[in-house]
Amino acid sequence: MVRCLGGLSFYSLLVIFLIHILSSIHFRWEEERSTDGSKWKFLEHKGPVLAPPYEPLPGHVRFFYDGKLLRLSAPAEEVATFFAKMLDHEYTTKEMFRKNFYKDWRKEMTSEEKSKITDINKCNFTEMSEYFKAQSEARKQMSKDEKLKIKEENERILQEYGFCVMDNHKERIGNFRIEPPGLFRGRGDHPKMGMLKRRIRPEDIIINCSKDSKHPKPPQGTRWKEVRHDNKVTWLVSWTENIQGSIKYIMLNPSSRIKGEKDWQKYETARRLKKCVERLRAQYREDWKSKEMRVRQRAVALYFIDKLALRAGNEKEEGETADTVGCCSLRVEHIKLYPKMDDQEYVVEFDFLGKDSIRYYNKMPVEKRVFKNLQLFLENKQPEDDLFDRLNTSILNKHLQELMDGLTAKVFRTYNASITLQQQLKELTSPDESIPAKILSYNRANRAVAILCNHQRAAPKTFEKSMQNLQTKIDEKQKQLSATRKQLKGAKTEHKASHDDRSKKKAVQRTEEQLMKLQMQATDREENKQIALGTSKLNYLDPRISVAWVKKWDVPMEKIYNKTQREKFAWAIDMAEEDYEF
Ligand SMILES: *[C@@H]1O[C@H](CO)[C@@H](O)[C@H](O)[C@H]1NC(C)=O
Ligand SMILES: *[C@@H]1O[C@H](CO)[C@@H](O)[C@H](O)[C@H]1NC(C)=O
Ligand SMILES: *[C@@H]1O[C@H](CO)[C@@H](O)[C@H](O)[C@H]1NC(C)=O
Ligand SMILES: *[C@@H]1O[C@H](CO)[C@@H](O)[C@H](O)[C@H]1NC(C)=O
Ligand SMILES: CC(=O)N[C@H]1CO[C@H](CO)[C@@H](O)[C@@H]1O
Repeated sequence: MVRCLGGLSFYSLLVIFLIHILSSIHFRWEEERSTDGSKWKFLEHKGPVLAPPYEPLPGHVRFFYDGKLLRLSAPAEEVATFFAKMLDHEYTTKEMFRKNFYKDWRKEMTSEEKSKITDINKCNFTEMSEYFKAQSEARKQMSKDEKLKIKEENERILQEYGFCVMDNHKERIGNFRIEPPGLFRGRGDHPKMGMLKRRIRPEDIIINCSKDSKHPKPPQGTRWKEVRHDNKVTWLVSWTENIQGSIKYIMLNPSSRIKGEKDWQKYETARRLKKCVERLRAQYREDWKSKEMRVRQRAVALYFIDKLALRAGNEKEEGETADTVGCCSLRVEHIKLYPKMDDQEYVVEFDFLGKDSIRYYNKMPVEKRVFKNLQLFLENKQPEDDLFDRLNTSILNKHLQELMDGLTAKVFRTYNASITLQQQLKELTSPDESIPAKILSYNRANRAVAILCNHQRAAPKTFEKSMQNLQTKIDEKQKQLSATRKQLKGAKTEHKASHDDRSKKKAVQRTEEQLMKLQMQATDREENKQIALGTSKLNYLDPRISVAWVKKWDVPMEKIYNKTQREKFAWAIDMAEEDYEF
């Protein structure tokens, strides 16, 4: 009865319904984008998970000052434990770290403590440190049941706080836990290292949700700094951290609709560049001849960004003090000109520190007019002078905006990386090769891109060891193969039953395949020694190219994207057909 509806079976209705849903998924971004800049109409969530309160140390854990036992007040003890937890790290020996820590620690002390503790070098944190080490050891030794209990508790918290409702979708929240207090570390020799990263309290926190939603409750007896309803932004929770004064946010998980949409737009912008890049190139070539110096400089910089995938300016990490540069901030000392080098003409040699202090070194022949212009820019300058003295990042970015809506130097990188991946995949994939060979081809294409983007790394510390392990496996497999081959031969000469013969043949084949797979892995790992594939995969390569390739050649998706990456690129896995062209 229920199954029959006007002649249509329940199942055909279901199919029609599913097709309807699937087709609406494909186009929902185009449909749902609002024109007034609002990102949502309804937003409901449970707020952040605050760091657990401080638990004072048990009485047997002692702190000594100048060899004498000293009981610290809870606030002073808490900050002391942050230091004690880091005692085995080299940076607690650094002068800057100790000085900053000591200064902030004193602010938490009672006046009595302040008068007693006057020299950090007389503080003995050993027992605290030992206590935390023992605790972490105990955690490792926990029984299965205890571990399971913790896992279940985490799952419960995830279910309660890890999701929000944005419009009609339940969405995963990125990181909904507020970082516990501790000592600031920073990169490299950060001048603020050792400073106290304060505990974030409800009174520091701004909640963003819609008016008509159930507002998150602050812990009993506390209140939020503010609850606002700003649908022009996508964050749910924000606060200001005390070290750099920067604003922190809790946002949606990368797999969420709104993040996926942002990602999608980024690659659509790069595809728009593909359509007009020839026009832009013609334009900057023309500008190399301009009467105006600023126009020439701009045009040469643009050529570098296009051809070398350089970054625009100094996009420094917060607090990064190293002398890193980008295209606009290149100095005379960063380039050398060679009218002739070996059998090439007009060679420019680049040598500078780029983002994250990664060295950029490259020798490349340029067009004659670029070379002549560079000679002109260098005239009467000192090594530490700017190469492009009539240019800065904001001027260049403004110019890029005028050339194409949404254009930045990064779009050139995204475009070049994506188009290169697509070309390399076409070139390197042979239709008849095995799946492991195809995966090797994919990784080679990905490596070509990483090299282009200068995503190098130091060889991992464990590299030699893991190569050795792999080699041992290969040797064993080789032995096994010889043995099975011998058996097969033996079987043939003895005219054994053909059934036995066949299964031996199969065994040889299987071993051969396993051996080949291991050898492919070894080649891959060796070639990948000093290259980081993750960055380009995550940030510069249109995932639809990879998804299309995977679908076309029936390669398992998890060989190309791990779990986190599959979540981030869920939109592309949904969308891209095997004939997708960037
Ligand atoms: C620090 O205290 C521990 C005992 O808690 C002791 O063994 C150690 O010798 C002390 N270190 C110094 C430098 O006084
Ligand atoms: C991409 O960059 C490389 C080198 O950086 C350059 O040779 C190539 O022309 C660029 N390709 C495209 C299509 O822009
Ligand atoms: C870039 O140069 C322009 C014009 O010379 C100037 O107005 C602007 O302040 C500069 N911007 C920066 C960030 O230096
Ligand atoms: C997936 O790969 C990325 C590198 O791109 C890595 O950071 C991440 O931890 C990996 N995730 C899993 C679940 O293996
Ligand atoms: C403290 C904080 O998060 N401030 C931000 C709130 O959102 C507005 C935009 O709606 C930003 O401009 C603020 O910086």
